[in-house]
Amino acid sequence: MKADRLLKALEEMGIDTITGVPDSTLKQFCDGLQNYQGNLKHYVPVNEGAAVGLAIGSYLADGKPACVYMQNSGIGNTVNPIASLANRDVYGVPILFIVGWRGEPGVKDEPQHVFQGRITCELFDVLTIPYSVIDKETTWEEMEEILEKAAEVLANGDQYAIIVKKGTFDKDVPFTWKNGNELNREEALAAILKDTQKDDLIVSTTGKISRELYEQSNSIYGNHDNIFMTVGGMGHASMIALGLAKKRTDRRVICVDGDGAALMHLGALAFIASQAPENYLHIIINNQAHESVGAMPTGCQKTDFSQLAKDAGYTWTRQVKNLDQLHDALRETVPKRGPVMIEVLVSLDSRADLGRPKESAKENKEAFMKDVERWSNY
Ligand SMILES: Cc1ncc(C[n+]2csc(CCOP(=O)(O)OP(=O)(O)O)c2C)c(N)n1
Repeated sequence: MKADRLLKALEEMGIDTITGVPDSTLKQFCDGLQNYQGNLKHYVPVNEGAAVGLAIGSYLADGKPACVYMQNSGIGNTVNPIASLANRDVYGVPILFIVGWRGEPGVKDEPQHVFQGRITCELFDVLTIPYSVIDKETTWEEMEEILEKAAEVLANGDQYAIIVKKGTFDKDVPFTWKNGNELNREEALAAILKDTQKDDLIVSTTGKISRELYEQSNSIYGNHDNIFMTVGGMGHASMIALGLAKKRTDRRVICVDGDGAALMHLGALAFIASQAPENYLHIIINNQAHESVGAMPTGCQKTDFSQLAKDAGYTWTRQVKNLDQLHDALRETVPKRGPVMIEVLVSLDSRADLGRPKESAKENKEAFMKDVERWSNY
């Protein structure tokens, strides 16, 4: 199916606003959306729940339903505004959801997607949101029937979901946005590993940042035991690092975050600052995009994380854009009392042959906890 055709059909249904967080299963759909020449207004807010909020406001403005797209991992972020606002027992706000289905039962996928994939349809059942599942075999005639059904549901002030299996959308012209930065993310991550200590604890964010750290740490140190990879739960790495830092005050805890992830639960910055963990180094790898899932811009191009963190109460912050500046900043942070932040501006390249963790998530958790324990007896 061509994304363009579906987007045109959404406009014909009276939808004029589309909002969401990009997803790998919806990569071709997202490319099509970026290239789309129609009249849809498109927004990429910080998380999927925020997209539902925007959709509700958009409906209040003129009674037109909006479309919210997301990966199924994002359903959790939407449950609150759906159940306590959009639902027919509250305000009854029509929304069309387009949901990428990672972890579909029977299809091999990464550990963070398996359970979420298994409960995806059930979650819509629980929310009493009717849905259709589409895949690459779905014909346009079948799609038209689904959209007719969806239009009836929306006309009643209810929500409808279209759950999209892998490979449904045809390849589109890849959206190639450049951010003007020159530093390569993986080189920056390798430099961070070399400039920090093996007794530092690292909590890394969802997506390729963790995958690159994993590969770089294996190649530099022969293991990745001091890295906890936040493979799911995008946006929560900084709070995981805080929980760790509060108990293990004898170790420096480094959160290696992405800009998209940090934006997703940005309130964490204020909380971390107010908790004042002296052993906390927050590194934000900022490429102004969701690079791991197709490099769609975050929609927050103006955000200056080092300034934000300073205003929130971090004791010291710096923005860097090359390896020398990164090296100097890492050296300067060592004697400082945290929480401190380094924002690293990076470009949008990544290796096509980047691997994934070979161990299970549980094995990685156990190795990490052993590393925490080993050093405490040291
Ligand atoms: C709640 C949730 N929504 C969406 C996704 C899909 N997803 C995985 S990585 C990623 C992009 C992360 O962007 P950023 O933190 O800026 O790091 P980058 O990939 O740019 O290095 C997204 C959207 C997800 N895993 N979880």
